[in-house]
Amino acid sequence: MAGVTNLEVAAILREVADLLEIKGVRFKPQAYQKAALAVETMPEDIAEVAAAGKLEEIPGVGKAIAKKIQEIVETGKLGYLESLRQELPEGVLHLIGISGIGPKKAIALSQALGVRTVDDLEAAAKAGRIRDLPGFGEKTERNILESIQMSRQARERRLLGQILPLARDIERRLTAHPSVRRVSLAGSIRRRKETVGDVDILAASTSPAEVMEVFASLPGVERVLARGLTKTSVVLSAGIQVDLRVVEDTQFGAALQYFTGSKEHNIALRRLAIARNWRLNEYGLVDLSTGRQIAGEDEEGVYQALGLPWIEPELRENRGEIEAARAGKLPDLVGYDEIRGDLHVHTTWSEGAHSIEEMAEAARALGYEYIAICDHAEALRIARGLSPERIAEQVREIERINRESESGFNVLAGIECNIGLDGGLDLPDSVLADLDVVVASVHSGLKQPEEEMTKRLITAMHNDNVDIIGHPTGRILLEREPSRIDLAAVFEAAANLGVMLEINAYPSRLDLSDVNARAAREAGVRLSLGSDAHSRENLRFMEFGVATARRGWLSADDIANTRPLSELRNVLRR
Ligand code: DGT
Ligand code: CA
Ligand code: CA
Ligand code: ZN
Repeated sequence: MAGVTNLEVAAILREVADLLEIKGVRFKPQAYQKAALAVETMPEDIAEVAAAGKLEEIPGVGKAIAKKIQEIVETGKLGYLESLRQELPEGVLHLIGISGIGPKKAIALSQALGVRTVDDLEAAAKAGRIRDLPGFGEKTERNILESIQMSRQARERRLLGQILPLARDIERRLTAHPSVRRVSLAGSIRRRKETVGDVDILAASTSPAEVMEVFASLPGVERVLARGLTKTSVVLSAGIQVDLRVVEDTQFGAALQYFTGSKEHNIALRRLAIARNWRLNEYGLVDLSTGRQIAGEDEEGVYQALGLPWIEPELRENRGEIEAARAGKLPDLVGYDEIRGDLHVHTTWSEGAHSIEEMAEAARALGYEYIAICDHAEALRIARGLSPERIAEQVREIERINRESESGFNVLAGIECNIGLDGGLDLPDSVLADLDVVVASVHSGLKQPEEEMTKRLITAMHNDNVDIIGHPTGRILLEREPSRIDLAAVFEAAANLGVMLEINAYPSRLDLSDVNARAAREAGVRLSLGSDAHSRENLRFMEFGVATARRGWLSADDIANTRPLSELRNVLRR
């Protein structure tokens, strides 16, 4: 079957993993999870890899899983999955879709309360029928309600990191059409918002009908919702709507400005036009007294006519950018190509898919000067965390790699240690002191009361060995709310102690968020960007971290890893 995407294959593999886990099968679920992650994040098209007979070359894909992927690519389905599904009590799968409900809880809910759907579950929680089940309690009941709300939201929005590659692919294919003059992404995806509701694309073409035809029959288009000469809307098999608008080349700038949004930015901009007795809309900027078009061919012209420099799309949220533009005080945003190294990378030493050397080689190919290997430490048994002995071994391995490297590329020996409930770390200071970079992050007890969580983070920062607090709020986009933290207090402590806060670039984290990163910088905190890569391909997630930094008004100076290694060493606390 043509057109099965990497995401679809990954989704099927994940479901197999979930079902195997429910059945209590050991090891196999992890194998399927790992394969799913690899397929989801690899740059090659899975159908092409299958056609070339190279599935087994994907890291984490052995003979058995390769056969399954082959079947999915050929038929769009997996017989093995169908049979696993039939073994389950009805409804259990829907429940597992809710974050915080694992297989055991789902089966218990189904058996004790006859809960079959998410609506059933919500009703049971609201009626207080869950708290008395063995192993549940009042807190769990509350968490279940919160998760249901998150998952309802999630159905409506998708991660930027998942959708941007698909949107770029469409953009590329449209650009290739001979009648097309200009193409651009617009809407929230052009603003690089962390989640997107739908994808907006704009094109200028001499032959709108042909472009719409090409668009409606792109691979990956599952359904055409509405079709016209100026606007066509489709739904991709990945489950997201894409709107294509085709406009006259002379109006492209005005349309791009309008459809990029945000709505709030546009309203503020339109006020400037009205004050001059002009009208600004998607067709152009028009002087109402003469009826003459003042601007509209390109975006710069629209902003210029209104007395403003062009404003980067990432800033267009009406959070002060128009005032800053008018005052000539727009920030000099960090560029997507200004990152010199990645400060949060995992390898096969803990839960990663690739070796230190493979990660280093991939980072070098991206143009980096350094990476920090930050595998998990001991407390994270699920992630095969490292003992002090293993860390010493890893440090020796890194020293060897650096010694033998002829490229001038540097691998830094780091760790991602776990911040315990009391703010303590899971490695002795003597071990931490010997490393180049120490990232400390919270991985459990995320629902502590605000006061405790705040104290916990500040206690960790008081350890002189800690350079960076990883994914500071613990949120998972569309899935888990950030922990309750007094961020102002954390920012103040970080600034005073010289501890950096991370913008974790993993697509489902983006933590700190744009708004929080901006507040941190204003409080004098230095930020660090880390992809949290679990494979070579994941290194590319850095882009989403940079996008978040830009949306947070950050310049290169605010971010440690825009510095060459010699300068970076000065901001590390050792
Ligand atoms: P999304 O899709 O929810 O992630 O967010 P956007 O910003 O992409 O919103 P969308 O797709 O509804 O519309 C795309 C852009 O079109 C939006 O950013 C600004 C513009 N736009 C849409 N509706 C309005 C409106 O009623 N007034 C103004 N001024 N602009 C609008
Ligand atoms: Ca949109
Ligand atoms: Ca839209
Ligand atoms: Zn982590």
